[in-house]
Amino acid sequence: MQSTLFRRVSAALSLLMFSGFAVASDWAERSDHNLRQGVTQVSQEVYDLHMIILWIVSAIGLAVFGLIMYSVFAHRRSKRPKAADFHEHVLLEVVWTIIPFFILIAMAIPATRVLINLDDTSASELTVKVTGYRWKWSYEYLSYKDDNDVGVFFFSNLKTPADQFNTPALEGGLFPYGTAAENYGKESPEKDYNYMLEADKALVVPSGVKVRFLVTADDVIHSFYVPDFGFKKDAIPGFVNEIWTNIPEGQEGTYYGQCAELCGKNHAFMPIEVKVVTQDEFATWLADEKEKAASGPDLTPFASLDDAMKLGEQKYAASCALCHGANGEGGIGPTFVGSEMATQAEHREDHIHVLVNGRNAMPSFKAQLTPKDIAAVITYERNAWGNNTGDLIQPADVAK
Ligand SMILES: [Cu+2]
Repeated sequence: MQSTLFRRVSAALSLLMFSGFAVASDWAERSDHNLRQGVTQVSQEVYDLHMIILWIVSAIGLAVFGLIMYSVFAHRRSKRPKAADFHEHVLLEVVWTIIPFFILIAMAIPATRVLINLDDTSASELTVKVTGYRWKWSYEYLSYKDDNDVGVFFFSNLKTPADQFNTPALEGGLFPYGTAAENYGKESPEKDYNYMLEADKALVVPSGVKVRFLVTADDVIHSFYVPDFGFKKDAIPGFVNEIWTNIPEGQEGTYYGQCAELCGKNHAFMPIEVKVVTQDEFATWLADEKEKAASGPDLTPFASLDDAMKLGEQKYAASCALCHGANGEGGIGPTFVGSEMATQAEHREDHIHVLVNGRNAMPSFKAQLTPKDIAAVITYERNAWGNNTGDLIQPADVAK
């Protein structure tokens, strides 16, 4: 009676184990469930390493649990009332020390090889300094081939305006544009599938060139993570970490990543967008950017209040809305709706001063926005949401 029960239970457990194994193997084959293979040689190495280790631990799991099942069944009390005694069995202890030792060595060798390769930034031809901020990235191109003074620098913010993900989310539930599973493989009619990953200005890198990233942060710890390139590197204030990639020619396109270190309230809103272009296209892009950087800020005055408002609305959505609310209602930062700062003439200069130089938790936007952008944002804040002061701030007002 008892033995039938044992047989049934162990048969059921074995079946469960083998079916689990079959499911695991099915998952491993499906790229949408497994670690992604990415596009670079390193990301492929990381994937291969992951697969080797996965199969090793699966085999160990199968062997150990198989042995337990077998013992439970074969040495049950009805068969063997007296337990075997192999306490302090020297040979057995040597065997179960030596076997795991060799398994660990077998796993450490390929793992070390991949780790060393990940860290080898030598012979890179393009160097980009990546800085994380709450909650955006900046990219500074330091050197490219023989050019050691590229001097191209810009900030990269989330492109999707705050009102397009905040308001509908509150009204239409947690996933106003559908869950990731629902949108898989199709573009949402409302938004591109990648709408929370798109940046207003992408990091541009050439294909077929070894690119070195110097990764750091300005405030708290962030992490620079692009899954398709097989890297994730912590961005730590006061430290410069290095990581590299080399996207093969023929793999040009747009790749996305995100900050991968919980860095505060808007951690989810600091996307990384990388545009991989051919070397010719990159040279043209870089020359354009260098020219823009050399020509200095554009101080041509706005022709009308409407012009300034239009630009101001865009810049506000990209740079201010996360903290001050999509409609100026406030949040982390104070509200602008009817506030003294944004409506009274005597605070006009101070309003500009705070945006340019920062105050308390408010960061300085001197490096992120041009005088024209700042003038537009201030004009917008002083006229939108019923503030209607009629103030038109000109780029020259900000530049001085
Ligand atoms: Cu972050």
